[in-house]
Amino acid sequence: MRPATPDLPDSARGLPRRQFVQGLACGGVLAALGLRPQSSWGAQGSAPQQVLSGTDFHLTIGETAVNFTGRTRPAVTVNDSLPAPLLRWREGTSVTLRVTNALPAGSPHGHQASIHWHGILLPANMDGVPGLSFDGIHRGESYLYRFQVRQAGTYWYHSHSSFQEQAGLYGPLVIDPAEPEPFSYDRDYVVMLTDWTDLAPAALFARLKKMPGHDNYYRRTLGDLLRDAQEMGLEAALAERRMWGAMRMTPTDLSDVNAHTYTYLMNGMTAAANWTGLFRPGEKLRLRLTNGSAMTYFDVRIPGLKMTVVAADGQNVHPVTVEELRIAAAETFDVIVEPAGQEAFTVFAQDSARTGFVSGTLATRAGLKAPVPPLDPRPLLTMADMGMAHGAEEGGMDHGAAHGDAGHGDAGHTAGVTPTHPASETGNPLVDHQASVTPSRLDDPGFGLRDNGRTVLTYAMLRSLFEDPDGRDPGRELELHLTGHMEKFAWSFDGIKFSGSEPLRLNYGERLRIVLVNDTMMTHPIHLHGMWSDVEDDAGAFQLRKHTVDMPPGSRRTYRVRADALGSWAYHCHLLYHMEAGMMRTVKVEE
Ligand SMILES: [Cu+2]
Repeated sequence: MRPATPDLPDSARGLPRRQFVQGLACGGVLAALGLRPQSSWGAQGSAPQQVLSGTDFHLTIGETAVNFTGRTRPAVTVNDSLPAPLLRWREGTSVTLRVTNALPAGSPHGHQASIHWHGILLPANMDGVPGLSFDGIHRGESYLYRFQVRQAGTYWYHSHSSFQEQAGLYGPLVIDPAEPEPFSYDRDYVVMLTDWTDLAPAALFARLKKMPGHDNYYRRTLGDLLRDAQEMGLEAALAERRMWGAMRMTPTDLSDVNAHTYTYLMNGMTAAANWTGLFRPGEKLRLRLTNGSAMTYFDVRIPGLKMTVVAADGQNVHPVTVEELRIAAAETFDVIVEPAGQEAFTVFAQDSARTGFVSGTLATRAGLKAPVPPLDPRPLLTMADMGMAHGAEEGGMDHGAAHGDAGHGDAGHTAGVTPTHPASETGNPLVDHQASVTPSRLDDPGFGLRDNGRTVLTYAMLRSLFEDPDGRDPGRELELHLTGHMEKFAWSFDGIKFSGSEPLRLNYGERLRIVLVNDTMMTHPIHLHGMWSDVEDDAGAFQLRKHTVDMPPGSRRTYRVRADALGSWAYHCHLLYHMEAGMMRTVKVEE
């Protein structure tokens, strides 16, 4: 469905043709169904998303034809909607959700389904993880979820069965607070960012196992080498290449799957379909930024507007004003913006590898657009990004776990900890790398966002609006290393995949500290179900309550957990294919 007379955004010029075509396709469920809009999703006349509020909900998981790229594909939907309906709950109430699996026989998306309420505190049998919380919902059957709503803020929900989340089963969750909020606004909009693929997700996973570098076409060329050689001398340029080669990656390997495979969506709409949120000049808008992607980190900004972050993962923070933020898969940020002086502003979300984007518009009336910025230049990873202090010529790289000893010299400009690695990593064929320097990197905006001329959010800027809700010092520490092997697309904790792992056991009621060390060269958003992750600052004090803790390469971050929820809980990387490959554990809270 390529329009005959394309109305080209400036940013489409010079982009690869394939991406250009994607950007122009405007399908989605709306094309298939033509339903009417609902207010808090935006005021554009084409959004089919539903809003359901109250305490009793009937949700039906099914298959719906969608078209985002010119090809009609089967998506997994809730009540025929992609994203799934916006659910609006109220703190202090008890909600009942009857979820029915109406996937057709022979569906490529499986015969068992589930819904997990991401970031929500609830009894273990209501958490929706097949195999841990319950048996899953089989075709033709229903499951009754019922629990007390004990929190407020912006969350989301998604399938925890096979790859249904990638195929469309995700939706926003807004919980109105019992008490007035410490900030004000005139309207609020959910801005849910997701990654769509026409591939069957199982086929995409199979391709990742076979060709993990498929989407990283950007091998540096001979021309790049000659230019580098001119700048740094031939020997240094060649040494740098050998070093990257030894790490089985290139400095442009930023994400496993990117816009070569994905079409990015904002509230279920492509950039061409242009999701629009209306405002009147002078109004304050609350945007509930939610990353429901399977694999994508988005860098979000609204040229011409500052964003004041007031909540992270649903929990209020001391307001901090930025011009840009990176949102990891599964995170949410609530931001307040005050559009004025223009009739339209572009909400711009590019993937962190700079291969594509999705955009929408804040406007005084439907149909307006503001200029869409070009993608930022593709960042090159540095040795520090890899958790290494030195270049290869100094031997500061711990490539290959079999090399044993991890400590190398000083930490350079990074105030890092020299980690000791679990014995299970040594000589492990599933571990291709170990970090040798591991600062928290809490104050680092991340690759591609440093010194870009904009004020970019970091975790260090985020501070919960409340004191440590538990107050106790952790009674013990549990250290886990994020591990992987790029060429095998193997992902694990401590070099041990989920399938071969023992549960992590927590004692009911205890306060413990989880220490995560990222030994891989990729970023992983780590999510613990059922309990909060109370991130500590560099002094070890409580700083920020989250449900998903982002872990850049070569970082060491710590958080406190109160084991106040009995039962078995999932603990995993929220990049869907990393979880599927094995970066997951069961956490058991026992008396
Ligand atoms: Cu991961």
